Amino acid sequence: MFRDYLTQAGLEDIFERVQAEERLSYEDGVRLYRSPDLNAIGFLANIVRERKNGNLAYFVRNQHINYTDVCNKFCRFCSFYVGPRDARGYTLTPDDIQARVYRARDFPVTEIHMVGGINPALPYSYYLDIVRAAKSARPDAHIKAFTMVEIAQIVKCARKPAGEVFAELKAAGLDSLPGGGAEVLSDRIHSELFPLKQSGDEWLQLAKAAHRAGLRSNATMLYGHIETPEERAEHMIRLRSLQDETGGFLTFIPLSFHPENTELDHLPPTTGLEDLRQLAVARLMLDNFDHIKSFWIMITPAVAQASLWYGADDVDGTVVEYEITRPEDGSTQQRLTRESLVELIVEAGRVPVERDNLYNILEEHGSTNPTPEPSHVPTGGSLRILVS
Ligand code: V47
Repeated sequence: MFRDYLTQAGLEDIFERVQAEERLSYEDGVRLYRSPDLNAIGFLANIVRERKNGNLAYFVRNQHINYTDVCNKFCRFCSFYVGPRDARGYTLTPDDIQARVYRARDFPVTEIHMVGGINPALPYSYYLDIVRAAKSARPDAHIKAFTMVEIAQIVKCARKPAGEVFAELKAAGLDSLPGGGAEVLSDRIHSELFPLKQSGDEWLQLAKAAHRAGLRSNATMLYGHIETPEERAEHMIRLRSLQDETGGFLTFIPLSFHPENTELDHLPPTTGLEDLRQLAVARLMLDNFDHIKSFWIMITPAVAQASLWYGADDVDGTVVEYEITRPEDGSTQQRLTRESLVELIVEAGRVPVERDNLYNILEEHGSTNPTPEPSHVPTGGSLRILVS
């Protein structure tokens, strides 16, 4: 029956490759992006999702801190930055960071996610100090900080090789890196939307250097603006190739573009269907990524809930204060309690699992459905380094 359905959708050959655990090609990726049948794509993605993660749906308790909104990159898609000469910008001191972490001490946070703009006035020591400040305020928390764009700036200020900088950041308390800054790994989009920032090649090189230094990182893609299906498929292939080399990526997070208050505010926001399709295609293309995260704060809790059947196995977390896409009227929901996240996952028929940053299981919240056994439940412990 399913085969007939997939044949009608023109996806029977991809179904066969998915069942045989064969790698999909760039052309397959483009076809999946162009196919009108979202449910067929979701069905295929769910095969891979359950093979890798069974019925589990992960979440984490995390605190987001944006240490500065000052930025000299002027990306056209960004509503968060304030130019370096604009007096409205803020930069948190290490003491401010410590105070913010203390302020959330009644939340059982296990991860602190810290990113910011590129403020050219900040010295190398600042970055080490804010990592130390966060770590000392909450020694048990995993510190995930600095996109590859910030890392490029930190390396520039440090005037040292990237490997040395990674070692010093680790000694200060840095545990891993978030996935931002890649946007779309395409020279065309780089020159149209963020020409002052590092190119896709540079982003990939730094990610490789981080993995070589023993730091794991995430990967993202900003979608829903001017990119084509071909450019999205190319992004997937480039991430997959680097993952083959290093095994250093933990999870992939598609980020839906929010046009409000940006230079691109004439573009419509993404739809729920588009969000689900992007998650599903990522699950199918990124066969060497253990996890696909749907970031509920950007796609809404409702779409994140549905996404657990469209390839996603992770809904991020009980986020405290997310500022990058918060509209001025405060209309985007900023917090979900652990209880509401658990309810949302249970209602979707999945098993909620609280995880740490490396996907070690902290607590499983009981099963309501028979759990398909994953053929591989990653512990998150091992980092393969195949580059010399
Ligand atoms: O790189 C900027 C994006 C990213 C907009 O690693 C926008 O766990 C939508 O990377 N609309 C930073 N997105 C955030 C990020 C992230 C988020 C959640 C989890 C993780 C993780 C990483 O935010 C930037 C850029 O791609 N962004 N402006 C916008 N208007």
